[in-house]
Amino acid sequence: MLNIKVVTVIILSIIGSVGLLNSCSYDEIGNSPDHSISAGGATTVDAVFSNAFQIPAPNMDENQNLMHRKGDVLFESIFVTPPSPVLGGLGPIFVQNSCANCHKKNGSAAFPLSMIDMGGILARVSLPDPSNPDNTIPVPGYGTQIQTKSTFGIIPEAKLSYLMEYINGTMEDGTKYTLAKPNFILSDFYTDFPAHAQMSARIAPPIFGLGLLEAISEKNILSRADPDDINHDGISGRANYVYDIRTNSVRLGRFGWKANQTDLYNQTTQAFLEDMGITSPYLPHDPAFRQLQDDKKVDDPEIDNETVRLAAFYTQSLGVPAHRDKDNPDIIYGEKLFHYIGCQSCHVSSITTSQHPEYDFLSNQKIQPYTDLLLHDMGEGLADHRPDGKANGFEWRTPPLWGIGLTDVVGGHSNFLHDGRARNIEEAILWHGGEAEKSKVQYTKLSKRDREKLLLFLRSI
Ligand code: HEC
Ligand code: HEC
Ligand SMILES: [Ca+2]
Ligand SMILES: [Ca+2]
Ligand SMILES: [Ca+2]
Repeated sequence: MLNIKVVTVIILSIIGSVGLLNSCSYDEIGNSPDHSISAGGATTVDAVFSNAFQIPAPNMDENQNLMHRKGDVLFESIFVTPPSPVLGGLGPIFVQNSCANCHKKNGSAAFPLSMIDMGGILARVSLPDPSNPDNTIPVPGYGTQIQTKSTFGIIPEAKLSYLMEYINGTMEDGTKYTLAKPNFILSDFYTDFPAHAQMSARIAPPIFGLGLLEAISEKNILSRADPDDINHDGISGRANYVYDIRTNSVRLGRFGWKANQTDLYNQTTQAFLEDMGITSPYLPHDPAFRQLQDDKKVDDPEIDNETVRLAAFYTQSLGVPAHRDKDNPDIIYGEKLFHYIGCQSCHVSSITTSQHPEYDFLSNQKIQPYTDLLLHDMGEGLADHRPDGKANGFEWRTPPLWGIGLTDVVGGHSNFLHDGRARNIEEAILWHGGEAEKSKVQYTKLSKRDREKLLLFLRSI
């Protein structure tokens, strides 16, 4: 009996893999995808041009459209050194002088090929806390982020660069590939930098559709968490919990590569401060405060809450580009493969938002973000070995995949992953490890034709 069972299992698994490799009929690997949902619900926009990520959500009222336009101006403006009647407060140390300098056309930043300016990449730093292994502490003299630029007469904290390492691999059908791994280096320190400090390099992600992600209820997000992998599918998924500067409490994190920010207001407050050196009421001390670069000016806060609110609103109110060529049979097949090989376990294809705390146009929308907003162990290859809130050094938040196919149309590049190392969508998949190892291996076992169909699907969303 036992032998017959074993044989049956073997035969079934052979049939399964042969069916997959030969890509027979469309129905063989599951039901047809539900195409009644639009990418961003009522905020969806039809856009395939280089401005595809810059279109306001079409379902806002007049007042919200006005706020959006004011936020747009702030997002694109170049801030200047104080004192200045408008757009002042930059520095004395900063990373870039404008939000749009990193979030190019609201898309992601390209991986910097020249190290003279690292563009949209920044470095977070911290020290392990000897009294609490779950905690980190700011690096004395540096805080939690490295400011690589400075205003006239001031020294920046350090220089960020990288050394590229190349890793070869082969897929099941013999196709060879090479992945590029940047090993980031901090140098030219203005003062002692402890050797045991931990560093995490991160690239600027796209900023559209984020108001919708903010409107997903905590209960909804937590319903997918499975920290102890009770259903034994090899995928855990944990929520991050981080300190919230406004409510002075610990809250669920959902923004940033490690879900290290609670909401878009706080994310914007922190971006103004750590990325541009601009203080606001909730974070009233420049990154240079009590450091050598401190200008000792008593002009803080440099912007008010309303300015932060408008810039945050801009990121809450951009339309999401529609899924294109939905009815193309190859794309439908690629979408089925996406589900079949387990991509959907983390890149969740359909979620309904709840009531947004402030803006109704984001509420109760059925959306296709392709994220669960949870943390996953992605293996050694992607690890930054630096904890962030409750996220450990191996974990990353599943990034949304909506709009991914327009990355090169908008930004002229196809760099992906937390530090922009992947040079195209396929490399991003091949970097997957840890909880996503099984899914990655299944990808490498697909026939070339099936891989192309899966990529065609990803380029259509
Ligand atoms: C130096 C480049 C840089 C500048 C300048 C910058 N950002 Fe960012 N931004 C980033 C990076 C890198 C991340 C990811 C941070 C992380 O993972 O912790 C990010 C994350 C974000 C996110 C969260 C996106 C998500 O999907 O979770 C928002 C929103 C955002 N930035 C808005 C802004 C705004 C508003 C400004 C201007 C006030 C700004 N950024 C300025 C680099 C930058
Ligand atoms: C266990 C959860 C998980 C599974 C399964 C998974 N992913 Fe991911 N995916 C992630 C996480 C987390 C990242 C971010 C990793 C990083 O930046 O270091 C990511 C990143 C990506 C990116 C890059 C997105 C960007 O904006 O940089 C693409 C593309 C992608 N995944 C596609 C896929 C495909 C296709 C599959 C199925 C073969 C898949 N993923 C399976 C969790 C997962
Ligand atoms: Ca300042
Ligand atoms: Ca600093
Ligand atoms: Ca599980």
